[in-house]
Amino acid sequence: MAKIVNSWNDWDPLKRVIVGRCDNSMIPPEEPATSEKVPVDSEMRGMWGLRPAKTVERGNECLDNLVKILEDRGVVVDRPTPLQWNQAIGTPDFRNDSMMTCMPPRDILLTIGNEIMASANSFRCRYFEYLAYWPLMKQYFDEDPDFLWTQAPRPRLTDASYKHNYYDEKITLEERLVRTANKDFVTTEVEPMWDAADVMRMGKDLFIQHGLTTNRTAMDWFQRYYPEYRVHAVNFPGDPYPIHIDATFVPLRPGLIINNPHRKLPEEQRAIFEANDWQIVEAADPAHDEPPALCYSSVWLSMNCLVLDPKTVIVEASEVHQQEQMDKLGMNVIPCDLRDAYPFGGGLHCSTADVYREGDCLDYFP
Ligand code: DAV
Repeated sequence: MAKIVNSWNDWDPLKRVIVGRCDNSMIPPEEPATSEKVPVDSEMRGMWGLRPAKTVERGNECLDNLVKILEDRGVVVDRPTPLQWNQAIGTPDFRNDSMMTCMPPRDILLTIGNEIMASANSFRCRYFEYLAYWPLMKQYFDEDPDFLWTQAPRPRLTDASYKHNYYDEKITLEERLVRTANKDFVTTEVEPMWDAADVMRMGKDLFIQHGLTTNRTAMDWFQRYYPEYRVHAVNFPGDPYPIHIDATFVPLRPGLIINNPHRKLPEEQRAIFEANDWQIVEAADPAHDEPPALCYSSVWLSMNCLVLDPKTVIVEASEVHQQEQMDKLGMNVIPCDLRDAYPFGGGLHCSTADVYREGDCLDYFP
């Protein structure tokens, strides 16, 4: 029996990873959590249905290309089993006209040491997405006697989980920024809700973004579930749509983080990094002015990279400024053509979920 699952951070040498799949992906119908997310001027407002087959094919091509890059470097790659995401779903508490996709895995699976936990997402359309990963979880469970297969408490996602009329068609960008600064988000605090991509793992410390997809009750839950870790709530006031930490605050190796210059970590939250001699560098500008068509995410997927080890990083092939900066920061850069997978939920970090990285749980902030 082998050790299959082990990962404490985003930079130790990567040996095994899950890469998502675009098959059967939907643009989900509006629901209380997602209507808040789609900008008023987005082409995607009010749209739902199967994503065009050509884009699915192309997205999968990008992901297969990433798989090849990883396998060529000796990384073992696992893939989820997509469901028919166009099915309507229901629980005792809600109904939704469809699910979404099994991209990106980073939002659903959180690996901490020998445990992989399925998250407590606030989107109803993502409620059953974990099922795509269950065959892999069973395999790890059979093959690794130490593997902890966990599901976080499932949120009920009744109407009480969301603020109603939070979103107003007339709201300006400035008003949105005021809401972010006031930590006023669409979810309420009736239950813990969180996306795994809001959690940045750094050994003994977990830095968790409080935003549209993760609430304060989740932070409290994390601290009680992992009493031996330090849980830090972080906020990035410059972000009008704070969803996931991995296009905002991205560690490259111990002591070095790139931070989105439009979403700076506030002074008081920088103290712990500065006290431990970590360098927080402003990320390079994205190479694009616009995200690709039918994409929810911002152009800042430019910094959503996959670190293979403290000296090696995969960066999207068209993101030339980010590549150049990585190079100057002493990283060997592997470019990967992935932009056409962005519409399915994200960049290189998003599209993957850690299974095994060498290394132990260290205290980087003693
Ligand atoms: O900048 O739109 C995308 C993060 C996806 N995991 C952004 C955040």
